[in-house]
Amino acid sequence: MYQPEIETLAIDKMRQLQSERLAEQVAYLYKRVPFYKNKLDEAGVGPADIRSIHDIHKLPFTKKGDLRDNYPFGLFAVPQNEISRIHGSSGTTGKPTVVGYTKGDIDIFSEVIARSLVAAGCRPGMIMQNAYGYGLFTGGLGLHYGAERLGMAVVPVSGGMTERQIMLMQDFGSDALCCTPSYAMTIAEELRRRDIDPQSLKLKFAILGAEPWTESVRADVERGLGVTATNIYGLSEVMGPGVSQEDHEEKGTGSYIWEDHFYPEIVDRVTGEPLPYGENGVLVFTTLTKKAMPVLRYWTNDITSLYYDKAGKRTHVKMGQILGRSDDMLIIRGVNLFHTQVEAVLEGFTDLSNNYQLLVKNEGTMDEVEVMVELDIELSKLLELVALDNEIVKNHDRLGAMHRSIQKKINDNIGLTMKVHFLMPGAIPRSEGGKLNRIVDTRKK
Ligand code: ADP
Ligand code: K
Repeated sequence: MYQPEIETLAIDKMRQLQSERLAEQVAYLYKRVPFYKNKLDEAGVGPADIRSIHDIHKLPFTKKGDLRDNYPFGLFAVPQNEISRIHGSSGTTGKPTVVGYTKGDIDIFSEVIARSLVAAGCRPGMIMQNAYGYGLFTGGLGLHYGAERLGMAVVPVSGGMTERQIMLMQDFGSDALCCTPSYAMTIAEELRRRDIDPQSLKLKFAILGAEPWTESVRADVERGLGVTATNIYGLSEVMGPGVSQEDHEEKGTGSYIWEDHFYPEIVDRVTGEPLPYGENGVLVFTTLTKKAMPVLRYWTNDITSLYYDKAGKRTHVKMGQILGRSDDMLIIRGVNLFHTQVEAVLEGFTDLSNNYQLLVKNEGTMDEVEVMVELDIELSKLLELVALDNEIVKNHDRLGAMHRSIQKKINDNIGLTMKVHFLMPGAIPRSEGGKLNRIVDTRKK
């Protein structure tokens, strides 16, 4: 562990620490940020009402719209000359969501990333190939500073240029890679295409985040890159990546939230009422130690659950996988749909890749969902496919049978009929950061 004392702090001591920090954070914001003063006044809550972490439910939520309304620096709690870095979320259209950091905030950011990297298996002296995008996005610089803090040698290659990534991995002997799960898949596919044995690489660990992924992606990345892959989660409004991290020896049991800095809650997505441990709802965070731009009860929109893992090495609370975003939840002919439900069906078919996209359309009065999914690269080689369309699929024994079986499974498991289209590997466009948009909604609102 990077900070064993705090990472194994007894829960009652943790609550005490959180209580002190919350009271301080609320008083600090009330005094310094008019937005929070007004919001608390409206809610009839003053700093004096917040004595313990259990008083947190009295505080109003903060939402993304509040950040937008105060664009760019309206929520900063320190004068501009105390700001040492400014980041923004990637938001592909319109103005980014802006966040600021003091030197002290960057220190804490680096500290939680260093903790995360140790949990992921990294050690001082190792080489970190950082394939997260450098720029306004928090991933690149966040991981960079954290890996340096831990004492790793950072290769700041940023995302893209897959051939070069592979060359650097081979020549430098990178021990660890961090990037999005979909970019890790892209690198793995390229290795396979070029018949490079992953075992010939020194690479041992992959730290993957910034978008939802699944156990089947983990299996593919681990096999394709010859690594142990763990999850890193975070969001710029709260800090950036490193808000939570999975331990490499506790894979699949959730990610530790560094709750001495970020206090999590799960609330009902409609009523905002707190939900018990183990139940799925919207993840909400309150920062406990930030100075430049703290947030109170920030509504992440991410759907997951929290729980304490008695068998875990650390005492901090764990969060499950992100099941989807509450604003991503599609309502199709009255049925609530997360794309991860379709993903769960597709995962059962080994002839498919993990690259899929849902096209949501409005046909007349009916909402329709079409599933676009790329075939596994090996299969497309084996079948010597050069192109694909519905006719080819229908008239092909193996593809046709698989196609019918998927449509049926979707119907049985989800209760919706969807058209399924098979595509050639690589056919779905990826965004610049290597992300694959899971949902394209073209319905007229
Ligand atoms: P950007 O929007 O630029 O990607 P943000 O930091 O604002 O950057 O993105 C944060 C969001 O990314 C989270 O709220 C969550 O939806 C998603 N995210 C980040 N890490 C993970 C992860 N490990 N698993 C699932 N979703 C993640
Ligand atoms: K993200």
